[in-house]
Amino acid sequence: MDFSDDLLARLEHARHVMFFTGAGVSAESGIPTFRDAMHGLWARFDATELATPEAFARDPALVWGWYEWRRMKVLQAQPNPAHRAIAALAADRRVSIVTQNVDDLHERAGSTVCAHLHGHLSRPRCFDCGLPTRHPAGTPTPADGGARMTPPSCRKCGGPLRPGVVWFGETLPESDWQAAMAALASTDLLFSVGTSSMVWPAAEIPGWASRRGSCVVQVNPQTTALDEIADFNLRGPAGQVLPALLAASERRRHAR
Ligand code: BJW
Ligand code: ZN
Repeated sequence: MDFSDDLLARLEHARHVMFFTGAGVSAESGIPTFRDAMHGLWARFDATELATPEAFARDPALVWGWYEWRRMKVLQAQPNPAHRAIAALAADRRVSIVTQNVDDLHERAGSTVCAHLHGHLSRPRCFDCGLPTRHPAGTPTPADGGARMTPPSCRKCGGPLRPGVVWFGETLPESDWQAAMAALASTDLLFSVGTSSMVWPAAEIPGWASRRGSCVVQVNPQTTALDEIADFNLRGPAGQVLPALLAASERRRHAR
């Protein structure tokens, strides 16, 4: 895989690199994306029945069971070469990871994540009083995405636990959003990796970086709305593109 010398020079000289990641960065770990036509979650499941507070209020067991199925898939998955390349790139430069993903695969690859804009699968809280809590011990065993499971009850008020993710119509966690904005202020090279750039307000981040003068690089096998803004479009799976970029960057450095 060839990379332009201009891109490699920008990577070498960047003072602060941001990786803005979406579901595609975890796809090669076996975690389904949302909007991919064949295997995306929204091709098989109805978002309005699963990913809104109204859906949970209507049918908590349907929603809890679906998220337990997804949590089990993440527990069984491993970080892939894309997660590992991002962690390696942070070894000798300043890197901030801002992710829309609710999995912990960046962390398990050795990265510190600056912001989880859409929350965490593994941090439930009470739907009624908001008390944060943990999942009961043991691995969930829903048979498939359609298995209903009654959510555990809050120890304080008895209300149902809900997944710690951000549903449609909900605001993003304030501290994560502020951390992302603070990191963005000094970012001079942003990689947008594996996101369709469709979900607001997170999707605005690469555009804001570009308007501030940051170089924007997109890593995605498909075209997205970001193509027009990105300075470089690296067309391919992140698990191939990012390790190749890391290797090319190291070769360039050692050639000097
Ligand atoms: C690869 C690859 C490989 C594949 N390598 N790449 C109309 C217009 C504008 C906005 C709105 C609107 N109507 C409603 C809204 C607001 C709404 C929104 O943006 N909706 C749009 C869909 C239209 N946003 C919200 O509601 C947000 N909150 C909000 O706006 O609050 C303010 C407010 C509050 C109250 C009233 C009014 C306003 C909250 C958004 C929360 C999003 N939540 C989800 C679910 C999280 C929980 C869960 O996991 O179930 O977050 S939706 C889902 O989309 C998930 C993701 O984080 C998010 C982004 O998806 P992502 O990561 O981009 O995945 P995909 O599948 O879309 O793309 C994958 C990409 O990877 C593809 O491009 C592939 O090609 C690529 N790929 N393999 C590299 N190997
Ligand atoms: Zn409670």
